[in-house]
Amino acid sequence: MGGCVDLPLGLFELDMNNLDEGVEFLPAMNSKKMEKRGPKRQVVVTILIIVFLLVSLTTGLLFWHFKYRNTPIQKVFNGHLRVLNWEFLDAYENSSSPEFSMLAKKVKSTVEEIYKNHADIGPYHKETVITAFSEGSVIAYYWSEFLVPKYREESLDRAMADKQSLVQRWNPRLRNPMLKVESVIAFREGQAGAASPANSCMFSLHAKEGEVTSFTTPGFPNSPYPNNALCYWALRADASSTISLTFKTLELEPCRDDSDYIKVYNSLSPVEPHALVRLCGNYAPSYNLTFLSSQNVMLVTLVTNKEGRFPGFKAEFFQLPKMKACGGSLKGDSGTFTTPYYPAHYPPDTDCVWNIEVSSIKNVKVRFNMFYVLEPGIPVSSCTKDYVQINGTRYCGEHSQFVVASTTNRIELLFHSDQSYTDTGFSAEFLSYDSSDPCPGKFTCNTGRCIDRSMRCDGWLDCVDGSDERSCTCTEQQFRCQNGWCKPKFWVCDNVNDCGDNSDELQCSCAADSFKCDNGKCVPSTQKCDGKDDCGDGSDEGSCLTTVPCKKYTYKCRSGHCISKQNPECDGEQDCEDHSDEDNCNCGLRSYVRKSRIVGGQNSDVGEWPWQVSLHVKGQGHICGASLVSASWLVSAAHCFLPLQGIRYSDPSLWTAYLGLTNQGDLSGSGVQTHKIKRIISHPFFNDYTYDYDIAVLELQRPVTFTAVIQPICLPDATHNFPVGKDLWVTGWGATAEGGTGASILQKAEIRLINQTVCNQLLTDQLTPRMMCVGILTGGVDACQGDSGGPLVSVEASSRMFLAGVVSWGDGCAQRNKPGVYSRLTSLRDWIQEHTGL
Ligand SMILES: *[C@@H]1O[C@H](CO)[C@@H](O)[C@H](O)[C@H]1NC(C)=O
Ligand SMILES: *[C@@H]1O[C@H](CO)[C@@H](O)[C@H](O)[C@H]1NC(C)=O
Ligand SMILES: *[C@@H]1O[C@H](CO)[C@@H](O)[C@H](O)[C@H]1NC(C)=O
Ligand SMILES: *[C@@H]1O[C@H](CO)[C@@H](O)[C@H](O)[C@H]1NC(C)=O
Ligand SMILES: [Ca+2]
Ligand SMILES: [Ca+2]
Repeated sequence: MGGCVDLPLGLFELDMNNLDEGVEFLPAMNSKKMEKRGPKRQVVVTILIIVFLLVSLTTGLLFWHFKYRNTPIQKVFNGHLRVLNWEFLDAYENSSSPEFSMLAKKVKSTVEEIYKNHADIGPYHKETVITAFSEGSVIAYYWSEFLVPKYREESLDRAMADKQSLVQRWNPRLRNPMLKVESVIAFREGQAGAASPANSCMFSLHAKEGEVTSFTTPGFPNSPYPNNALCYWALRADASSTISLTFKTLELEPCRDDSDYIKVYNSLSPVEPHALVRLCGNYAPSYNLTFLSSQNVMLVTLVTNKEGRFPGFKAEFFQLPKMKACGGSLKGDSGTFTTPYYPAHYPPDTDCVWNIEVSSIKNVKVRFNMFYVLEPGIPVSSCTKDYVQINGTRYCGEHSQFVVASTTNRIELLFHSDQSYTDTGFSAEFLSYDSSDPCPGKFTCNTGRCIDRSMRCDGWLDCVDGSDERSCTCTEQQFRCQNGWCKPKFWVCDNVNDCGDNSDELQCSCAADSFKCDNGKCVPSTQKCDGKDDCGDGSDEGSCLTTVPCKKYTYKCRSGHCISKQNPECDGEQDCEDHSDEDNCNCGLRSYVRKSRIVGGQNSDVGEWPWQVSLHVKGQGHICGASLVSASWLVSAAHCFLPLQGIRYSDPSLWTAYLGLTNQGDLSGSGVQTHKIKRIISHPFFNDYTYDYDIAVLELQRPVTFTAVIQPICLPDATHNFPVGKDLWVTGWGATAEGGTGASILQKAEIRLINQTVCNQLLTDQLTPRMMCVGILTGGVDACQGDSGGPLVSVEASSRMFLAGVVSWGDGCAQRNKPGVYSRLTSLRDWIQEHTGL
């Protein structure tokens, strides 16, 4: 070995010229000329003086140079290289084995040699540490630390990035080397410095054939992980295998730029170009945290900062035979296919091709039911990293259901994933269709998607391109926009431009020099903040100066002082002098920051609505919904407790409250708590004919224990304003006190507050001030999500949620073409306070 003739590609001869390229610190060094004069001794003295002066000058300049111009900066590079002429031994997986040390020493000196021969690298190299080896023949992973003056930083970066030149500069003949290396690759260290953290840990695990290996953060689950830590788990499998890694539980510090995080790499070196995922915060149990490698190694790192300690994770991994090929040919009238290992994160560095063919007299289309091919930081317009390609068009990012149709009986679909960052991929089906009738019994969007006929001209855009709402004749329940679109009448005057040309909001705005009150009234601008309630709801006096005389509409601090800010409760800013506006704010937040992306449509995820309560009656199952507002109190609707068919529903002993529940079919599931009811208090003014004052509070026999899936919702102050047009969420199993079959999984729907005047007209004068009216925003045609008594919530400042209403009537739930009616929480707030003390 050693000759350059038989070297494989990538190994080149050393370029000797580069060796004498020194580093110039001071060009001034040689610029002084010495003069010859006088006797020898004088010359010596003169020389000595001059040397002394020069040295002083140089030192001074050097000092200045380093101190002020070029304080050296520390840089760390992570890299790996391949040793060609070496056999892998099992002992190389153990970094304390003598075999490891022996090879590490050789690799280290090889790396040092390579650096030494490079003028842009050598002088700044401080230390190189070999961290691991893996098969192939042997891949060595290492990090190198440098101290480099600022003005040389760029050339160091350039030299380290040039993998050709790194090997090129290493002359194998010079020192009779033992190692033949290629593919020397190094990457700048990300934010995590290898600079010694206070706590570091390193583990090396090898998958056992047919077994699952678990590992956890230090101390899990009894104590939180350490601060200022940097931990590595090197995962290995047999040479021809890949790794499947799953985080069974994961709870880290909530995500911020500098928060604790885990990063998983498709390599044993923590280099960004091989990063698979960065995880922080916590994830709902249904979020798929399974990751696949493309080779037989993986690296998991945990980086923690100096504060905030959380439980950490428990993970499992096992080895799989290397995937032979993916894709293939699909025939028949229909069928399904997915990315490899779906719904796990697909492996990196993968290409799959599907050739789909249906019978020659038909055409074929592909419908993506789930599509998650998202790369952090990559615009979906470019799709330069991972993508799906069909007939020359690339698709990436996150999409709701979409269809790609071919005008022939064949389609070729290509899936590509690059070296870094993977997602959960897609689940798709292919269908044959008749070109003359692509959607039998349904409406065909111009994009090829088939939608229910009833969705045509109903005011909602169901086709992504809006083709279902073109050329429509408006019905009686619809408003005709100036641009010809038809929109539900209850969206008129709600401050949202639904028509697109704002024509649904034109007749509702106030004149230029007037102020629009929250109740829609117009008052002259001069009457705003004049201390008088000109609007009638106080909104003209809502946000003026800080401390104001107390009125009906001003927020009252515990001290008795009033402030004029609208909705100051729990908004993260201290508005009251006594900070009482930010007290008791342990409410309205979900525990799981990341929700599942697999549970689609209107199904809720576990922990998504942790205040949702299901009220059961013995022998009848789920009857009504309710909201948890503290450890002991629930809010529900009074009409749930009306006597019916001889049963006294007002008897607390009939009822059981289920908390932390998502699936009615899994009442004894993990996390579910059941509670007996101590008493039920219905509003004394509740009118079972008009459903005015439809509210009740229920006290539990014993307080609940708050968990990740059981949390209270915030109660708004009586002065809280939920503006018309605001998006709200309603949840429930879809059953009503009047009967009907419900869903088994908790349903959710996004709805919007409707203008009270407009709604009152639509519902022929049935609304009272204790009611509010909402219209559905998303969801299917017959989406009936709410149950009586269930919560209507509003997302306020910093994602905190407030209870805005209680499902009351209007078919018990929000439907697409009918407004739903809810009890208005703010107008019943004082009564709740009186009975619960909250
Ligand atoms: C690693 O090697 C050392 C030294 O030979 C030995 O004491 C130790 O048991 C080995 N560890 C494992 C996990 O094999
Ligand atoms: C994630 O995907 C893997 C692989 O398909 C599967 O076995 C696992 O059950 C999934 N986990 C969840 C929470 O869906
Ligand atoms: C592929 O796209 C071209 C236009 O870009 C179109 O003319 C052709 O029909 C498409 N092929 C199929 C099979 O859909
Ligand atoms: C509600 O609609 C009426 C017209 O029907 C309008 O005058 C009023 O300003 C609207 N209210 C709000 C709060 O926008
Ligand atoms: Ca990728
Ligand atoms: Ca509107």
